[in-house]
Amino acid sequence: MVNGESTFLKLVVSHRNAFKAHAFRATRGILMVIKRALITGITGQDGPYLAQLLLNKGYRVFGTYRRVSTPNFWRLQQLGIVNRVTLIPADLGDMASLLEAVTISNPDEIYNLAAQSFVGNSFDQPLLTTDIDASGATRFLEIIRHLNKKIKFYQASTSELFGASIENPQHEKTDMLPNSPYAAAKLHSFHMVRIYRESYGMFACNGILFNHESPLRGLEFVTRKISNSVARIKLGLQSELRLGNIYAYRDWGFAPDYVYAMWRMMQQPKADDFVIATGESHSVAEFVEEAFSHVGLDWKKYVVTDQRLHRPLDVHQLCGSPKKATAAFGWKPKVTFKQLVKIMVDADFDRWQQYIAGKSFPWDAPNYSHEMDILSRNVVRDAQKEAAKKPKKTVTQKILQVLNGNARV
Ligand code: NAP
Ligand code: F7E
Repeated sequence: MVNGESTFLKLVVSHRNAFKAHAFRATRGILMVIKRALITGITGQDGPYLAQLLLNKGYRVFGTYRRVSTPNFWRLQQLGIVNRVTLIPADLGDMASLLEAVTISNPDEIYNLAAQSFVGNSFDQPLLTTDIDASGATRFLEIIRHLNKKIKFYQASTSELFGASIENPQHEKTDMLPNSPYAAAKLHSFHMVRIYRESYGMFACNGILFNHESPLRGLEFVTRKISNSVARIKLGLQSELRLGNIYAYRDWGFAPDYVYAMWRMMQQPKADDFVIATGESHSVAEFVEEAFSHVGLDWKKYVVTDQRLHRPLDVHQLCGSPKKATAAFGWKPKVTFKQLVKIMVDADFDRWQQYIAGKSFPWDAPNYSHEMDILSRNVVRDAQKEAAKKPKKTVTQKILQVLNGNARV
């Protein structure tokens, strides 16, 4: 932790008095405490589903969002809950805003879902990813330790922790061998959660969730990229789908099933870490084939593989065993692989059809730039290829090469 942050924490104690008493509600004549939850990353895929679940259970829900120039509330709007949650601006890199969020919300439970969650981008922005995905959790753990150790803490851990592990299926005791800056950062927070649990007796748990998808998934992720493209191709709006490593295998489940597991974990008598997965693994190619065949198209006519979409290091196969969660709280996935693909393709097809019909509604896809134009890595690679094509070096280039020690005079 940097100096400013530890000094800042000393001020935490003075915030304790700002905590307000809990509200009550009456259910069947019995007065019950209204539980309060703080969800970080409420604008992402999981945040709105979790918020919806907690609202239905009678919670008062607070959510943090990044105060940027263009607000990103479309998912909360799609679920019709944007006005039912209290939104607090906060950034995981900014201790002051996190303390403020905890003070304002006075939560019983914190669900730390905020993250730089795109594995591919973590190779381009490793330091940012480390600050947000590793130190972000520790900032919360420190706030809880100083402010109120009764606050329960959920950390969004990930199957990416298993990375290069060869054990199959992976479970809570499988070796963790991260294969990306994202996974390395999440491994740090995974251990910090365990360390704070064991050192200070805090209720802090890791949900080791395998990939989970939905119509609210970000367009950067492969499943949503596929469902969105298949819908557009079927409607004549797009002619090809460009993908990277289609032979990677993932254990894909349905996001609403997974946020339910998060909540169940937080209701256990003792904090612990749990794998949440379906136990089935499919390749990206299988997802593609299933998605195209759902709309009656042959994927081979449309899919192009492109080296520029390959990661410097990928995770080849993930398949999880949720046995521990099933035994502890009866969790099982409800939606199958085939159903998941259908749900996602149908949702995107329906959205584009409505869009063509002139209807307007909150949704991300029409504002999304062409992916190949926005990947910084690709721009650099393209420039390098262009430079390599030039047959003769200019005098300046030759001088530079000599100065850099790459050529003899
Ligand atoms: P997501 O859609 O990418 O959402 C990430 C959220 O984090 C967004 O609300 C984003 O805000 C916010 N965020 C990013 N940087 C932030 C920062 N510096 N400060 C505050 N907020 C920040 O992710 P998701 O799919 O919902 O996943 C939720 C969590 O579970 C993540 O931690 C992810 O790493 C983890 N996880 C996901 C999966 C999966 O398959 N979905 C599996 C295992 C673990 P903006 O809207 O402003 O960008
Ligand atoms: O990639 C391959 C890619 O980006 C899946 C995050 O939620 O789940 C997610 O991480 C696979 C990889 O998800 C493209 O190389 C091929 O092997 O959809 P993804 P992810 O990396 O598994 C874990 C559990 C998390 O914790 C993360 O936060 O698909 N792939 N072609 C591609 N991937 C993308 N994105 N785009 C392609 O064109």
